[in-house]
Amino acid sequence: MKSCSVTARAHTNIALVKYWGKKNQELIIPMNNSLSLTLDHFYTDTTVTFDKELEHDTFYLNNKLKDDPKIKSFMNLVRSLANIKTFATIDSVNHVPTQAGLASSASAYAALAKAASCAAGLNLNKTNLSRLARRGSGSACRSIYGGFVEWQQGTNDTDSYAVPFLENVDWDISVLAIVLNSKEKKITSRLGMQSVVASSPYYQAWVETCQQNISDLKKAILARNFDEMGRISEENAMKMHALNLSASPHFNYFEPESLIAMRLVEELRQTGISCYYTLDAGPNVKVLCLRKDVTAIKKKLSTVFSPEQLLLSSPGPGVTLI
Ligand code: 2P0
Repeated sequence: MKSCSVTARAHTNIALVKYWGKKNQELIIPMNNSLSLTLDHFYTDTTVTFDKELEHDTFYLNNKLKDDPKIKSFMNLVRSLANIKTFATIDSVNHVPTQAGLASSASAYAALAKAASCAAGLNLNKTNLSRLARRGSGSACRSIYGGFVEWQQGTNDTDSYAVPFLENVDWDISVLAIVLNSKEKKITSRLGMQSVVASSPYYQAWVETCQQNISDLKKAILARNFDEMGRISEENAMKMHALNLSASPHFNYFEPESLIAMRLVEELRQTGISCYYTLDAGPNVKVLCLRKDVTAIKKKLSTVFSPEQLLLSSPGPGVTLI
């Protein structure tokens, strides 16, 4: 195989019904379906160059050399699928405002799956690309598509992948991320969800109710019922964080400012503005709202947070070659 270089761009996604727990750690098969919205503002560009002269893979993140075993095992997977032995240079740049803490394994592995598979000569359809991205990081399988996307849990490597639910979002939805600094290093998603599956007495209830959340959320999206969509998303996020609080040992991702931000969103709601919050495995609060209300919401949040802490996104596209 001659030296071949491919660049792909993938965007992050925010889960409205979250993935929190695996039934297979190695293959990354989740315990429940999840449903996300791909965002336009935060993305990763990754170039993969296979080169016969190389004796190992070399990975640069934001132009800095990194030793990342997860990237190496992912590249081994791509090589085994393509039946090649050539090593590669992987050059990845996160287009996320510095210090935002929003860099995501979702955009990273979606971009890497696309760039590496194309550079290796594999011509994967989107289903197989989603399956491949999933092996890097679960949430990455959803970033193959734009708009609203469902990850169908499946039972094994072949039937666990994302499908588009509403790719071209004809709806003026915005996501306002409130960027907060975490003082301490929190538990990773991977370990956090593992601990919850093993020890939360409420885990079975999570799995059972997520299926209903997904079907109600899909109805709300199809009806363009923003309040229903927001309510389901906020409740599902709090249910995920309640699992963390109920694990043994218990943990949480909240900072004091996270609770302040949530309170401000609730106060805005009491004044008649439709807005809802969701949080992932970190302290940042993401506010789901309609574009027409962004100015009023920013005004209220600015009483506590600086303009640099408020980052606005809209629905974004799926993975592409650039
Ligand atoms: C999600 N999160 O659905 C959930 C909600 C965080 C909270 O997927 O172990 O980096 O690599 O599959 O995908 C973050 O976990 O975990 C995540 P792995 P991942 O977006």
